[in-house]
Amino acid sequence: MALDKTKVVYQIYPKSYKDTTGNGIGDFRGIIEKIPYLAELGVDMVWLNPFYPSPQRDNGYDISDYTAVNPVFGDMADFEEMVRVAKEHNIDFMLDMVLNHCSTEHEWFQKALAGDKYYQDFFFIQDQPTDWLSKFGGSAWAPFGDTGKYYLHLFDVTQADLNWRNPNVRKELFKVVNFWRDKGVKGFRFDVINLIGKDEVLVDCPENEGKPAYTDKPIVHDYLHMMNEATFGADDSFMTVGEMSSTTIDNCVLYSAPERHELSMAFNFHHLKVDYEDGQKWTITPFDFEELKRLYHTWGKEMSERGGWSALFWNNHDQPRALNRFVDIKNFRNEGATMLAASIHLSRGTPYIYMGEEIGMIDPDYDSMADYVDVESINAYQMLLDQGKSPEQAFQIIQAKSRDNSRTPMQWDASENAGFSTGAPWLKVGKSYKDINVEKEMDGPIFKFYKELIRLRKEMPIISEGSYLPALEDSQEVYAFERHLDGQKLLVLNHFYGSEVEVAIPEDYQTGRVLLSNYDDAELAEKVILKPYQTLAILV
Ligand code: TEU
Repeated sequence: MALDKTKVVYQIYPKSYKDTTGNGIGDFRGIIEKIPYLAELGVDMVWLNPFYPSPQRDNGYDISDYTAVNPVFGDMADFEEMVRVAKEHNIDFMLDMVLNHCSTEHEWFQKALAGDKYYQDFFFIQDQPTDWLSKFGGSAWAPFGDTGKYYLHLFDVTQADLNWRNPNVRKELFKVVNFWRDKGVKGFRFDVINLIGKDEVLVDCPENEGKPAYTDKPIVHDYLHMMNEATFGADDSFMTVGEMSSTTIDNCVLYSAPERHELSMAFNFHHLKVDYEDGQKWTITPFDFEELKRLYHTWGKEMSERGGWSALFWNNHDQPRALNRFVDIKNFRNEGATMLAASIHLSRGTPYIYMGEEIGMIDPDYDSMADYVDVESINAYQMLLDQGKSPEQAFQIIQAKSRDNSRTPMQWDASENAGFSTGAPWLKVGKSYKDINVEKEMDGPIFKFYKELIRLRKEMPIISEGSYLPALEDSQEVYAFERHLDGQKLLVLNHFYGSEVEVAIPEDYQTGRVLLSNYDDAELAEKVILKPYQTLAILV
């Protein structure tokens, strides 16, 4: 598998990109309309969150039919047209494959419930539940109809885990993957794929809410290898990424090393937990720069030395906007957005841009709990109240942490509903849309900087292929790294604060040239003062 490392992926949350029917939900025709915009930005691949038939208990991650289109997004002909039009602009699609679980409304689960033994073996059904917790709160087991038994759901109660030990399950799921391959898609993002390998006998695991019982089990590697062989492995140009929950470097090297024939790359989330107090998401605390730097350095260096490949990202549909978390957006939104972009686009791995990131979108700043729709937020709010937090405290936490923060409609212009829809959007538009929207930002510094970063990756092998080495490891403000390739060297300095900081430039770089900065007047010397959120990339 020869992965093309010059490529950049753009993630679209289809419900929120562009609505052409006025029903308040984005659709395929809306995406088709925006393909020239994506081509202007220069991205190569679009990752689409799930658009399959689904009761939408978890916004489409609860799939009731894997090989069809939810009519709110259009029909199969629209899908095919979208793939075709995008290809004319050299853009391919990466589809979200949710193969760890399916909706309890899927016919497999419905047949199982009706007593069909063949389909009961598709799930984890047992007499007694274990002590594992669901990632959305509460027990991970729920009563299986009125049988007196229980079925496993690591996520919502309507998302039943599929039993990959059963070869019939694997056969069905591989058919799904091939169905979409035949439609001309060129990539897959596999949802929580490191959770598919459960033990043969499921027992209590008091440690870490049960995670060790089902996370990164050695058998996952076998399943991925089988899937690779049965589906996309035949096509060299395919790009696959696994979403890895609570994973390790050792496993990510194995998931992504080309000679293993598993996946092209892996997402991990450790760097997005540096603003969790004691590892708990539903808390508010400033981000821990030391920890962020340590994580980036360890992962960057190890993956580089050991031949692994990472997906690099700051935002996705499960995360509040990185700008709100890492940047003083009142004073330095442009500088912060461009610095964050450079810190991953110049690094080793495949960069992912989440819709709106390229124009510096921020969290919506909702006023009331009634504005939130995500099942996780609603459960968490109740949990926080139960823990004794006041409604104000609980709301503040949801405001900072809700997944809805990134799922708000794309801000296209300053007109009503931000130009996303003529009807009432399924999720309220963010308050900032009059100031932050595509129409305004396309001539602004953030969009231009992203274009430049994408172009540079295509032109410069040192960016796409170079090795990763930590730099300035003791700095308390600057996250810096080097890239090396065939005698060429690149140093990238990223200042994470709104102050000025002096940096001693390593000798060999003092006579180099500034490849890129988010400030105009960057000059090289023995010592350089980095401005607020400055990025400086030096090439020798
Ligand atoms: O997410 C997996 C996952 O564990 C999370 O990122 C999760 O949303 C977060 O930990 C909650 O705080 C994937 C999808 O990206 C997510 O949207 C789905 O809800 C989830 O799987 C279930 O399919």
